[in-house]
Amino acid sequence: MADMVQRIAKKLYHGDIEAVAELVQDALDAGMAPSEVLSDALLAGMDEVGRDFKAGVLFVPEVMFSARAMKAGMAVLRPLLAESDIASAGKCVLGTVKGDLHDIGKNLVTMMLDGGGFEAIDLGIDLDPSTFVDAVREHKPDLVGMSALLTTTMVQMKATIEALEEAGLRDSVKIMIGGAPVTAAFAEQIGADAYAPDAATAVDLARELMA
Ligand code: B1M
Repeated sequence: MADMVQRIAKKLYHGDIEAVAELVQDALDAGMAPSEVLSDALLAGMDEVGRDFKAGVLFVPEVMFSARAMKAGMAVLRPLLAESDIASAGKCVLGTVKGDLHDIGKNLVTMMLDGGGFEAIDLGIDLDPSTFVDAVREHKPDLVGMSALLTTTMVQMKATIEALEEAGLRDSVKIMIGGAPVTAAFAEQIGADAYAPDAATAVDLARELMA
């Protein structure tokens, strides 16, 4: 079994989508518990991807392939995990703020959160503060994530937090922000709970915020 776990983690690291789906099925057929496949093979593999991304060993395209491979493995596991009632790491709604069309970083964060065991709901781009408010009402997430790539749209993060406050929803969620022009100081200034400089750190921080 240890050999199988390592093979899945390795294929995941290398973004081999088909092999991951096949090996996950093989592991299940060989009697491994879905929860073990998830934690020991898939999540462990994604953690390594996250570490190497932070360290500059892996780059965006490679991480995207790994995230897709993770998704393929999860597609095999998900029905079984639902049956065994394994809790997700937390629910997160996230998107790019109003006026901003950049979505590559936000997509990466979504995929990494997904890969980290979160239920990550991608709301899209160019989102009015009211869209975040509606999404919090609808999905009742633990976390709200906002991405901005333009200095001119960063202010929409503050507007969104204010909209959540006005709707009486601010205290029901933790708020994480990120994007190239965003800083930890800005996060503090606008009352966000966390700032992540990259997708791997976003997963670490999301876990900390859930603790
Ligand atoms: Co735009 N653009 N762009 N662009 N673009 C930048 C951001 C810019 C820095 C380029 C430059 O001038 N050097 C500049 C902004 C300047 C500024 O505001 N200071 C700029 C500009 C000016 C513009 C336009 C205004 C250009 C024009 O039309 N005159 C225009 C604006 C459109 C709009 O949004 N309204 C525009 C348009 C575009 C394209 C559509 C052509 C395209 C976007 C395509 C797309 O996203 N689908 C584009 C691109 C690709 C870029 C650059 C080149 C690359 C951005 C990117 O995807 N990086 C960018 C220059 C640059 O950054 N080098 C630039 C890769 C991505 C993985 O990184 O998004 O930073 P990033 O995400 C990281 C972290 O920031 C973090 O994790 C991610 C992964 O590690 N992160 C989070 C991101 N979100 C997070 C959320 C979190 C946590 C972490 O929690 C929720």
